[in-house]
Amino acid sequence: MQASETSKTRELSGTAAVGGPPYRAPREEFPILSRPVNGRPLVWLDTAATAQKPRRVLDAMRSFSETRYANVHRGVHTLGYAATQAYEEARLRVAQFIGASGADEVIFVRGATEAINLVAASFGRSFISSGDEIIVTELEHHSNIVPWQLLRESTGAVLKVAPIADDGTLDLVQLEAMLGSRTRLVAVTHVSNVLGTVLPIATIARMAHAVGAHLLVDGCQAVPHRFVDVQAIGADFYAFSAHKMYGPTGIGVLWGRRELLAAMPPYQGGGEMIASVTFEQTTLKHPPHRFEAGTPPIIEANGLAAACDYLTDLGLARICGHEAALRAYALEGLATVPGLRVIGAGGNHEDGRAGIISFTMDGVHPHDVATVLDGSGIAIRAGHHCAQPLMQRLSVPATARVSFGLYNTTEDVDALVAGLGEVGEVFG
Ligand code: C6P
Repeated sequence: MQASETSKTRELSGTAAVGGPPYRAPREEFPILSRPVNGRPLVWLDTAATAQKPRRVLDAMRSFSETRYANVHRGVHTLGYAATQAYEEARLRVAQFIGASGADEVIFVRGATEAINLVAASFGRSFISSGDEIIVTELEHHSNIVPWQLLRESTGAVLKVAPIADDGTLDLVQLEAMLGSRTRLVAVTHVSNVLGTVLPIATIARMAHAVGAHLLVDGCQAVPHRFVDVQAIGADFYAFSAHKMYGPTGIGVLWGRRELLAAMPPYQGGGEMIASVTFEQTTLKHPPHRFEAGTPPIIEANGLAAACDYLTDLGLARICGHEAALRAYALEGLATVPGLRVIGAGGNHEDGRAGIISFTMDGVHPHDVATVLDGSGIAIRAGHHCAQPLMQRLSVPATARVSFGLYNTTEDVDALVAGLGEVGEVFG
């Protein structure tokens, strides 16, 4: 740590190595970051839970609402056309952002949770039967566990769990050994929301495809922090939420390969997903509209597209480099806090992790750590992070977790380390 250097814009070692001009964390573009919390400047270290919104996203939603708002794919009036055009343009911008082969592969859903439930309900009930196997990992968020348990109950499918090593990395040898002729789906997170572990998706895709299985990737913690090309990594389904990528709540994306989506039945029925309806029979629309029953999140789609553009303009390689450097800087600082133990990471196990660090402090419950830090305006998350099986695997009831976003600075890390020093003093 270089405590004497306090500039918010100080360049971290390593961030320039990814090319382009030195990265400057754009705090001033995020209105909420200028508000004090408990009399101190807000230090937002809870981006893995949800990211704060830049003015560009807020403005896009406001401008659309003020000038082009109407329901989509319905009205023949001017605003109906304008809103529909904006909504479908947003879909195209998202498709380009993730490297989809077309906008028709992008389904707007409520968030990653709904995206995974959609695949379980639609693909799962059609293509997975009794005795077929679904493989998840010990790293998964509940959103990538419970939908498969529900599918298991309704179909008699078998749910297998690929183990991780103590350092939080996936055991690829054991995963490969679990794959077989009954494996229908491998469903893995891209980046762990607890440890920041980045899974080798392209390798997992090759393994899954070698036995004829499909691969679903939960990309919630990846898309805002590193460049993702869904086709290049070999995924078959890719799920993520807008609110974690500096966009609004209430919208997320399920990307699926065109031929898979075309073969899948609808997830929900209602308006807009049909070509025609009589009491005798209904003719369905093609994807993506087949999977978007009811009025979709129209304003939010415009916000999500603005978030994609924002991330593209800043450069995901630079964002990734900045957050990796912040992680390294934070690990140095955390190592100076007495009684603090980083969970499942650090030391020789860094291997390109994302900007998420979990830790415990001797004799202090993680909720107390978070509460004391909040008194200094520092927001972190404490608890099981919706990953209870992972907590059991790591033999901890809960952790304190810091997660970085593109707006964080070394000064934020310095505030965190100082705050943790106060936690130590409060709890003796
Ligand atoms: N993780 C966290 O603090 P939704 O709620 O649908 O937007 O995202 C669910 C989800 C799925 N997968 C991963 C890897 C996630 O991290 C999350 C959300 C937040 O870690 C809230 S629990």
